[in-house]
Amino acid sequence: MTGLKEYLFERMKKGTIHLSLLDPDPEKLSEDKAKEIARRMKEAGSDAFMIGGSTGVTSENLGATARAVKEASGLPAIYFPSNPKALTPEVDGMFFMSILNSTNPLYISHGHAMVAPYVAKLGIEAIPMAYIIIEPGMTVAKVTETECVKHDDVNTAVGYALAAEMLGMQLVYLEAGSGADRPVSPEMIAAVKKAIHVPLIIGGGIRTPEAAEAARKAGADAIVTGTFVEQCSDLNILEKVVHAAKGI
Ligand code: 1GP
Repeated sequence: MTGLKEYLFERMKKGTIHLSLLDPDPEKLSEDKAKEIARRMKEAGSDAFMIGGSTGVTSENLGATARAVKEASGLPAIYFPSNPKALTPEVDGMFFMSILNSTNPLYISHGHAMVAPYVAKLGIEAIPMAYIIIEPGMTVAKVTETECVKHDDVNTAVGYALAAEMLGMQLVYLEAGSGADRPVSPEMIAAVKKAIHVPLIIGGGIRTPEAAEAARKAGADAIVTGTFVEQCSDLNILEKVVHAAKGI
């Protein structure tokens, strides 16, 4: 296949894409379940899989999930890392992401220095990405000791996103946290989208066609759903959310 960045950027040029997030921790998701979800999400129109979680990720379960998802769907598997300890060449690439509003240097740059030599050695494609956590932030905000941007503090979100672009990052991800009761607001998405030139990814708490459509219309280039993809097995409903995210 072409490079991961090329694959994603080419698709985003044509319209908003949908990314399915899977947690590789076998206590939360078995390999068979991952395959089943991968087949279903491919059918629903999802564009790629992100694999990651805030806890319980190892190189082994990451590799096994990436292999399972790719085998079952033929779609790319992207490593969505949470710490520098897990890594696998089974993925098609990774979001090399810095949590700009974390207060712990491990998540801003120190973990990156630890893992970068291995990423280079294994030849894993790394796409530089800014990860900005917005309230409520959920588990990922707690684990990474992040000072969340307030839900309606559009200016601070724009500041972080612009800084990301000035630092040379090629993607900006606004994250409300997995299972969030309210996703990033359309107002914030629109303001950030207007300020930056790199693609904008939105995730956290999106589980209805209405929420997906609102994020797309506000300017999201990619919409991530995790909890919903793991919990819903009704292809019709999955399709409705994916189609609303993609505007098809
Ligand atoms: C979390 O943005 C993702 O990293 C997905 O969140 O599980 O709420 O879809 P959900």
